[in-house]
Amino acid sequence: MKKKITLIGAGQIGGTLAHLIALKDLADVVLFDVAAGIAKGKALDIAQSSPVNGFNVNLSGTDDYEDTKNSDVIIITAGVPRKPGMTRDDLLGINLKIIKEVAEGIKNTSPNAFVICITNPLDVIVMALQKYSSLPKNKVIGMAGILDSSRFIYFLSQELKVPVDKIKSFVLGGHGDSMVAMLGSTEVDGQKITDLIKEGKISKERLDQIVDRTKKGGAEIVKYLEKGSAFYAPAASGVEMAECYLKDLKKQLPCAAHLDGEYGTKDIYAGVPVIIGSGGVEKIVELQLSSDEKENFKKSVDSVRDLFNAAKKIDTSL
Ligand code: TXD
Repeated sequence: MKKKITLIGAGQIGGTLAHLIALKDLADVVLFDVAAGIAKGKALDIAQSSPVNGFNVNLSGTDDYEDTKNSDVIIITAGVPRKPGMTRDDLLGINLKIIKEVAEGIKNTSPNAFVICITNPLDVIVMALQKYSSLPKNKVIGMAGILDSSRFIYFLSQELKVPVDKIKSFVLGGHGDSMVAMLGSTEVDGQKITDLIKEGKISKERLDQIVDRTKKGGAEIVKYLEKGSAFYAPAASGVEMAECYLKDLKKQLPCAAHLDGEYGTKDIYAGVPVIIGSGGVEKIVELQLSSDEKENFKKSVDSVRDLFNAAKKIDTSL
């Protein structure tokens, strides 16, 4: 029996999610959007490519939550993306309203789903989603760290002319300018990045520029596209999380998870390494952070908390 993935939001990321899931033959796909035609059109278009790519999943589009019931995984991109010059935080007001509506739509129709939120401002929106839906905290997670880490690894691979699969690193904390690249755990071909600095293979200044480019990775693409924001890499990142859950892969992935004391932080969502398996977020991995990393992580979490306080001013029910 094929698993069922519902995509709430059939826009740039939602459509790409649907295509990637189909190409991987991962699950049947229900594309949901208030613009039902977009959902139906993209579902039909991707389905019509199945003879070419040889996948065998059902795809459908709808604007009726009844059609999404009993989903195994729900990936949420419903919301508006940034325009040039906007910060992710500028999306708070409108996307908070949308996520409340989505939470109402899914909480009774798919109470056992693993829910992956992508909508920005990510950390606050996923926290609001969990509160509005009252779904279990270990089954509501945010996608950002995989994308940010992937951007960082890509930039490093370009700089050092090393294949991406030879680089290990991750970016934690909030999905914003305060995100933290974990340099202490960054390895290139098994060598610590700090040793490469000592050997003069890369300067600390250049590394800091790459970290900065990662933080602004989304804005760089928004500038190029002018209308809309990144969607290929975000969709690839979301599918990795869904696949890890459905196949019980128990990979360690950087994701926005609910913290309840881990990293000295309580009752907030932020990007940390988690183990994703069939139980959802099965474990939060507590790494040894350097004092710098600890300080920067705390600053990042504080900025998430500040934005959540702004959200509570918008909706006092949070
Ligand atoms: O790393 C990350 N988490 C970020 C997230 C990476 C890139 C983009 N990020 C955010 O994802 C972005 O800032 C947006 O908040 C979301 C979705 O971005 P996308 O580029 O897919 O936006 P689109 O193309 O505008 O698609 C959004 C769809 C669109 O088709 C709307 O009709 C639909 O959302 N929409 C809704 N669907 C269901 N229910 C409601 N209420 C609704 N409102 C809008």
